[in-house]
This record gives sequence, C-alpha cells and structure tokens, in this order.
Amino acid sequence: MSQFTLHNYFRSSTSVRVRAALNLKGLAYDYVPLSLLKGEQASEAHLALNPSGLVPTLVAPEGALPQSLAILEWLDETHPEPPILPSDPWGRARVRSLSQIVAVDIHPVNNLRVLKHLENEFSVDAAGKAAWFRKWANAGMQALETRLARESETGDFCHGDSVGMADLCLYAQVLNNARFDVDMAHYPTVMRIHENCMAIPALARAAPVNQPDAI
Ligand SMILES: N[C@@H](CCC(=O)N[C@@H](CS)C(=O)NCC(=O)O)C(=O)O
Repeated sequence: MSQFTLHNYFRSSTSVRVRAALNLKGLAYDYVPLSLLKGEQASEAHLALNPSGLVPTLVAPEGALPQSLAILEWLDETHPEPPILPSDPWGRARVRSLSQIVAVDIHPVNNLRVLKHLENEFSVDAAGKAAWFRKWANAGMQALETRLARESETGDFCHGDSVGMADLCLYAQVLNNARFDVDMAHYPTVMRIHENCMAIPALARAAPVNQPDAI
C-alpha cells in the first residue's frame, strides 16, 4: 500500500495533472477509479472525502485533499524534486497565471456537469455541446498561445526548459481538446510544448490511454 491514494478517472484532465506530478516526483500511489459516466464521483463514499463530488481527490497521511492545483502546489512543497514551480516570485506568479488560463478559464465551463446541464435543462444536442466546448477551449488556447509566443520566459516548456505546473495543465487540456475536435493548428507554440510534454515518460504514463480504467 502506498502513502497516497488518488481517487480519479482516466479521462479527467484534472486527474491527468495530478497523476503527472506524482509520476514526475517518483511518488507511488494507489489508483481508485471513479467512473464519471456512472456518477461515482458523487457517491456517498467520495462525497465524504470531497464534498464537491469532483475528481481528483488525493488522500495523503494528513487527510483528503481535493482541487488539482492545490494538490500540485502541496506536492511541490512537500516533495520539491524536481520542482514544478520556479524559485522566484515572478516566475511562480507567471506559471500560476498560465495554469489558470486552463484551470480557471477553460476547464470549469466545459466540465461534464456543465455539458450535462446544457443537455438536460436546455436540450442542447451533442453537436451543440461540442460547439460550446470548442468556443471556450479556443478562447483559452488563443490567450495561452499569444502569451507563450511573445513572453521571453517561454522555452522548451511554458516557463524555461523544464516541465512545470503550467505544462501539466496545458498538456492535459490539449489531450481533452482532441475529444471535441478543437483545431490545434492555430496554436503552434502550445502544440510544440504539448509534444515536448508527451516525450516525457512520466507525463505520457499519466495520459488517459495508459490508465487501468481506460475504455
Ligand atoms: N477545480 C477542480 C475541478 C475538478 C473537476 O471538475 N473534475 C472533473 C473531471 S476533469 C469532474 O469531476 N467532473 C465531474 C462532473 O462534472 O460531474 C480541480 O481542479 O480539481
């Protein structure tokens, strides 16, 4: 049994972020799959750990910790090698700012529960939901592309030449975008960084296709 248990779902991009950080830092974890399709994220057992009824939830010796960005920052503070946040305040702010384009601007409005609400309450069909997803994914990707292309701190990855928190958010979102046919040809810098991420074994291993509950 590992010191960490991750309650998560193979296809969840927020889960991808955390799996990638655990892998990067060489931290073993037990994998508890919760099927979002079956609504298992909102089971009584999971709500006891995470009242939001969302994945991922990391269970550590200290307790249960929901919210992927908080998990990433806590892992970085408690297991600093290799770091996923820069050592200087400006660098950390920049990485958080890039991460939040994905985690705050894109992801929440395209979450499964939002898409289901559009369908159930407003009769939006599959094509309409995909168009909704692309609208907000493109808005965020455009901002990310513009910043990454023009800011001098960008290197092989979002911030310099080593992989960090913003890259984990970026590559997980790009994997998600593929499911909704977002045209990534408009975002060459994002795609260059995505490819660099996928070349890192710890990140490739965290991808949906490599998880035990992948269908
Ligand atoms: N802000 C949360 C969001 C978590 C989240 O929304 N996870 C999605 C999967 S990527 C989920 O559980 N969705 C289930 C639903 O929408 O019902 C985080 O970063 O951990």
